Order: sequence, then C-alpha cells, then structure tokens
Amino acid sequence: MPFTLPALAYDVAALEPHIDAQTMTIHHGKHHAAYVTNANNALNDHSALQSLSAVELLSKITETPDSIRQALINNVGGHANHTLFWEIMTPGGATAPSGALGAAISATFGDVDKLKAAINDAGMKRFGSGWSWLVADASGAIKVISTPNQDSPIMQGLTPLLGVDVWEHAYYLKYQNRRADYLAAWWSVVNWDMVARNYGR
Ligand code: MN3
Repeated sequence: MPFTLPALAYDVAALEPHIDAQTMTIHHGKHHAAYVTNANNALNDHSALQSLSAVELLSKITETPDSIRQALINNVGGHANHTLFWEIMTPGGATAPSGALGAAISATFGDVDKLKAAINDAGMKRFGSGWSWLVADASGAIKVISTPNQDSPIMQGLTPLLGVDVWEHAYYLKYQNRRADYLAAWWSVVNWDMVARNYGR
C-alpha cells in the first residue's frame, strides 16, 4: 500500500472552538482515510507507480495512464491536500509568518491581513467544493489561487504553502452555510511556523 493515513499531531479537540472535534474526527478519519484507500486502489494494478510519492505522482500527472488519471487527481490530490491541511494547523501557533515567508508576504501583499483577505476571497468565490491556497512558483514568487475539487497546485508546478479546505465537509457541522465565518475563524489555528517551513522546502 503506497499511502497511509498520517496521524494528527494534536488531539481532534485541540482546535476547538474554531474547528470542532466532530468535524475533525470525520474529516480526518473518514474523508481523508477514503482518499488514501481510493488512491491505493487506483494504483493496485500499476506496480511501477506504487513507489512514487504523492508529489511525484501529481507533478507527473499528465504522464499517468488515462484509465486511472482522474482517480489519482481526486485521491492522491485529496491525500496530499489533507496531509498539508493537518500540518498547517495547530493550537496556539504563531500569529504571523516570519523569516523569508514573512518578507515575501509583505512584498507581495503588503501585510498578512491583506493575504488573509485574498485567501478568504478566493475561498468564498470557489463555487462548490475546493481549496484556497497560498502557493510559491519555482522562482519563489508567491500568489493566491483556488482549485476545484481535490485538484492539487502541484499539478500546475506550484508548491502549496498554505491551503484552506472549503468543501462543506470541512465546516458544515459547526458553521452550516456560513463559509465566511469558518474562514474567519480558521486563521486562529494556522501554524505559521509550518507554512514558513513549506516556503523553505
Ligand atoms: Mn476535506
């Protein structure tokens, strides 16, 4: 089995009250687990691809077999997206980005509040299910994008630094239709140290 569900680095209740424990339990233990299972199933008859990492598969997605490409986009993408999502959240993390990322955010957006506004705007404009991202390109330039479904920025040659899940399963139990409230609250649990580390990778 190429992929396994990563354990959370914190308790499912640790992000309360911003992200509730029931949402975390279902999101991690059911939704993410299903992406892992379905990614592994898609690779069942493709042993040559089983040694590739999620990043490698997504980077070379156009070279994967037609018969499984959409399953890989959905499920390897879902696995990679959620793995990053859990990592960039933490209880009681730094409230602002530092180092090279902090400088890049100041230079590109003006300040972190403008970055947050851009991420929230992209998340609000995402019709249906998807993600809002802060990404870096190969030159280190950063920008905000949104992707539908589980499409990964890695497929576009971009490095995801921060991503917020705007599928209803990420917020509906606590926030119902109030995606804006979820997005506003989510910034309280962002792990800026990890986001900055992603920029350095
Ligand atoms: Mn999700």
